[in-house]
Amino acid sequence: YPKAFIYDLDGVITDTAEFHFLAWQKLAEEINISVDRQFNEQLKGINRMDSLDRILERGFSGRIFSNTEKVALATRKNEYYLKLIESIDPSHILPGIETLLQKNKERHIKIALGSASNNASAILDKLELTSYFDYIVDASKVKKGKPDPETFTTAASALGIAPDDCVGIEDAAAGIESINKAGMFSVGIGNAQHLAAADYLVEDTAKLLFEDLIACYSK
Ligand code: B16
Ligand code: MG
Repeated sequence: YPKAFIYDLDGVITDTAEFHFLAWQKLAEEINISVDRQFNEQLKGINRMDSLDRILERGFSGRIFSNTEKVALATRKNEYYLKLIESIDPSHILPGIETLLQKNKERHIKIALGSASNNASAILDKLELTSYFDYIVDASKVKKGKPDPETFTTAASALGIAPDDCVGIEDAAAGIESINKAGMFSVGIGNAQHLAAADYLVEDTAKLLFEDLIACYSK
């Protein structure tokens, strides 16, 4: 068995990935930039400021924005996002996830969060999942966001577990890259077009079964 599971939040534990998309789309429209679902794939797992940079680069390639302007835009996006997540409750936990967390507990496998979000702890609380977690990595704990491995290596070292005893679960291409660079077993949620680099891939969390994952991990 692996000794730790490190979960991404947005798009794995709950579908806040959709709310991030809607909030960025609203902000982008206000400054005349179009953000569609295809482009949004590049934003998944990327921290707030890096996401804004990618959006501005798409709309105003080469133009320099001051830090004040960027902070104002990023703050506005976060306000839209906070409105969208206001009503999150345990019914928003994606299918299969709580079962997986319970199986981790039964087998004494450590559980960590590896999220790029500043809002991660607040969302786990709303979902009433906080007590499952032995350690939480959010935006405040890392210098380099995904695809840098720091998010996942920080979680493993806080748990005192070697990377090759860890499983990382992600819905974003940047996140899978981060897990792979950390030297962990990577599990992707989504389609092969975006997540081809994952060691194990399922379409959605309902198909993420502990036994299947372990069978593939031990091969
Ligand atoms: P915030 P994850 C990431 O969370 C999201 O995938 C990404 O879309 C978002 O921009 C980032 O968190 C920052 O979130 O604005 O709340 O700090 O997938 O790593 O859990
Ligand atoms: Mg994600």
